[in-house]
Amino acid sequence: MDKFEQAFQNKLDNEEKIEPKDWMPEKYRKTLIRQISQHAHSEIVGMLPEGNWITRAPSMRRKIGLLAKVQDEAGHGLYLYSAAETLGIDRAELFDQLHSGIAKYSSIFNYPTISWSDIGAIGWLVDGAAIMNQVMLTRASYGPYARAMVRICKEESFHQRQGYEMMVSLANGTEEQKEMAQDSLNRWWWPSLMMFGPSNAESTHSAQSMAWKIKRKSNDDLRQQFVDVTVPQAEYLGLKIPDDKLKWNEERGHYDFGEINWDEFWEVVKGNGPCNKERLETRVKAHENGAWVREAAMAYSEKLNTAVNHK
Ligand code: BYC
Repeated sequence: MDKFEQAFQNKLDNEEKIEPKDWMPEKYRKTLIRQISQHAHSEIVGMLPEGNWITRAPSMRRKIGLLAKVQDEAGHGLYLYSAAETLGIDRAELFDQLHSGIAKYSSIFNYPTISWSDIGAIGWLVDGAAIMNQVMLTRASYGPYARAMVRICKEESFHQRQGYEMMVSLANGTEEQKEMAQDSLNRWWWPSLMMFGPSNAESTHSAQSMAWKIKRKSNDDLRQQFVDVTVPQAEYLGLKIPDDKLKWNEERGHYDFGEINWDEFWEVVKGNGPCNKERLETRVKAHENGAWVREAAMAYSEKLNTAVNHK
């Protein structure tokens, strides 16, 4: 180990953060760019399924809540792209990777939002799963990523609460509203469990990422933690989780649950989910429609620079 590697390892061992100008192994940098950019893309694409419902929210109060949530996701994307840029990659390159279909983003956003109660289920389950995963990332070894996560987690907690509160209203509403809530749970449960990624045995990056203290918990441990906290919440709602194998295991002190359909997961990851094509097309179109804003901002900043240089 040379002195640079030793200094890097000492920092990890002492729980000190690695900062942008510190020496770091090239593979550590690449892993972080991969994970942080996938995470940023997920936040941005994640706006689409919910954005669909802003104009159809059933009341002003619900509309304000949903608007605020979707705007928060845009903010999360921006903090994360900024964190990725500190590792020496340009934001335009990250956008190119997303828009050309090379980059991954979370599988969950390739499922359709077909009813208003899906918005409640997303807040409750999808944001609930996101927080479970992201709380450990506030302790990630890379400083800019860990710090971005602190604020993101605070906002995600509010998102989870707003989603659950919607589910409480629906579950205590009319028969039809209860059915809507149950139907959303049926469709979002398994995809939410898939958000945590492949099982530990199939996860290619986990061992190294945990050694580098980027990830602090394994995919399966986080998935189990999510199931354990969510089952009582479903019981409180009077809704049934769509898994016949779900059962409290006294010995393990955890819920046992059924097998995830991994074929479906990998198909969605490969681009063959119900909405992959639509999401990418919408994203590319939004980017193209925003070209004039970027051009105007650049022209303004150039004009400002010229003015400053002439002073
Ligand atoms: N979808 O070795 P593994 C949110 C890929 S929430 C698609 O275990 P890793 C939000 C993985 O990238 C969602 N692909 O990987 C909530 C890898 O492929 P590559 C975003 C997935 O990185 C509400 C391969 O499978 N959260 O933002 O150690 C509203 C092997 O996996 C998925 C984050 O991104 C998946 N579900 O662990 C709006 C959190 N799972 O790269 C927005 C940060 C795995 O080799 N990310 N893959 O081609 C992480 O914590 C980790 O990256 C993961 C995966 C736990 C997701």
